[in-house]
Amino acid sequence: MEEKLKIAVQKSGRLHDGSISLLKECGIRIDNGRDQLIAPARDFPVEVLFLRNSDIPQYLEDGVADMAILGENVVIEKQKQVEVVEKLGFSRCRLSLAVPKNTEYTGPEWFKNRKLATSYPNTLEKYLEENNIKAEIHEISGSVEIAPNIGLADGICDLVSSGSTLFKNNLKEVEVMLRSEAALVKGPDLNREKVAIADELLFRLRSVMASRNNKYILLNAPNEKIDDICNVLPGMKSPTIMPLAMEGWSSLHSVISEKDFWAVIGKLKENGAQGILVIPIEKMVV
Ligand code: PRT
Repeated sequence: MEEKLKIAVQKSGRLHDGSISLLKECGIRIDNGRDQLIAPARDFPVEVLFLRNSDIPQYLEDGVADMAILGENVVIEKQKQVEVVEKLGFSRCRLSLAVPKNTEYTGPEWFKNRKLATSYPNTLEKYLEENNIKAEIHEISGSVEIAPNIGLADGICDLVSSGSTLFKNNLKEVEVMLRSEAALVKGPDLNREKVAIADELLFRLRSVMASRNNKYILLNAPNEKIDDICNVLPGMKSPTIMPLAMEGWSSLHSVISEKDFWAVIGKLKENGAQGILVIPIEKMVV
């Protein structure tokens, strides 16, 4: 029987949609995933397992799943034998310490002998140890942000993305303990066939992510400006330059990174570029 790589994704929650759409862009299509525990992919030797995010590290360690898409924060907290293979650039958040808004916060030593509520006791314990702080940790599984308001804790350690949950609960973020994003993670024991499938998956993921992070740009420029424009365009190798029918003008094609986009566009215009077109890239083989 053909070997299949078992990839765990979150059954429902913040990571689910991003994980499924990333797999889909890699050519891994599954039917009706949400209602099943396990779904075979079409046209790729993969089975997708739908599990609770917080259970996945244990399943990876036990070999029930071979790989997973998981928040790095969970990988760090669960302390299992799993390895982050590639960061995936979505579900970004930070694990932070927060205290009531009106607190005169003096630095991490403020937490000495205080009570802290969290769903991340291991990560918090390590942070406190590293900062030489003795504090009481209360592990709670949800709605951590209400703990100070009901007198259960002096402060909290929780995930933050926009900050609005802290704001609504009259809390302020005072320390960022770690930054996290979704990641492709692997378990400890993959056989040779599964490693080969994992390598192919990784190749596809990197191509998809490179295309998400880059744009294809086309522009027209007078020939005497080409050198200046080439200095602005950090192309993959060097821009493609083709003569236009109009004498003395050329068309330049290149790839720019999404994050440099607006800064580069401004400089291109300053250097005489015209008719600038920016096009999404479907796949970028890296
Ligand atoms: O039930 P299961 O075990 O599957 O998982 P879960 O309940 O832990 O999952 P879920 O869906 O809440 O989160 C899954 C993953 O999404 C987390 O492990 C993180 O890697 C990532 N992530 C990204 C977040 C957030 N952003 C986030 N903001 N997880 C939780 N939050 C919560 C946070 O706990 C707080 O309650 O959102 C609130 C704060 O959000 P802001 O925007 O108000 O700051």
